[in-house]
Amino acid sequence: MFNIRVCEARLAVACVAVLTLAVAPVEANLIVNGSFEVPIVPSGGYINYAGGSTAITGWTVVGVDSSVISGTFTQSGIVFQAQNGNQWTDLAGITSNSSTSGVRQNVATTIGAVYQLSFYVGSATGGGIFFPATVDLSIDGGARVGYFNPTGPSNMLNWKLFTVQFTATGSTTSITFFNGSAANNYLSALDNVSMTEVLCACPGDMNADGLKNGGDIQQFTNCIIFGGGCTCAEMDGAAGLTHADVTVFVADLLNAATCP
Ligand SMILES: [Ca+2]
Ligand SMILES: [Ca+2]
Ligand SMILES: [Ca+2]
Repeated sequence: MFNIRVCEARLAVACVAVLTLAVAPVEANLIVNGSFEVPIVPSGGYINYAGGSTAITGWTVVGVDSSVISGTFTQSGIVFQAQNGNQWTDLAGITSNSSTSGVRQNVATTIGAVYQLSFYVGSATGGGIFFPATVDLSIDGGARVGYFNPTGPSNMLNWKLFTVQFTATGSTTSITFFNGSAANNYLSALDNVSMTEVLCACPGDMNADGLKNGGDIQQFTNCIIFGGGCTCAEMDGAAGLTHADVTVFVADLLNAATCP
């Protein structure tokens, strides 16, 4: 009998662990054409787009110009390979190097929800015209923030990942990347832009202290009764707050379930 109870206890823990994994959401990328794979430019070449162009699917070119570059394009001994897929975009364009140049996309968002934006900045050094590069980001028309990749090899693009979190203040949020490099730098490389909503890291942990315990009961109860911003009250893997969510929440507390 003792052994059976031990097994049951272990099974319960295993069930909670599996349930937690099942609930953990995989969010889709909200950015359209974040890897700049459309339209397809000539292999080994590029296409330059003037300000106002919407030819880069999902994006509007701002400022003077921006280019979509093939990952097999070479110049000054540098192979400008893409970080993701076959293409990337050079916010510096091909002639202007204007700091007003870049690409913008408007994304549908939920007011008050938290989003994570990630992207890669590419750097190289060569020809007296390519230097370690900066991409500036402006969220919803806010101040530009520069993201600098200091590592610029002489034979290839080096790509550096950046991630930014923000809270949406409108039903649409504009995401604008600008050429943030110096005027003598023909490089402001951007690829693999992704934006996802940050959902609850630990269902049931209503006060986000990393623990599921009695301190979460009041907020959970409020969610069940009144609703509202209750992502962390979703316990059963099915959308909507129901009795099934209460059952799982109570079971988690009784089993002293832990956060991932
Ligand atoms: Ca790409
Ligand atoms: Ca808690
Ligand atoms: Ca539910």
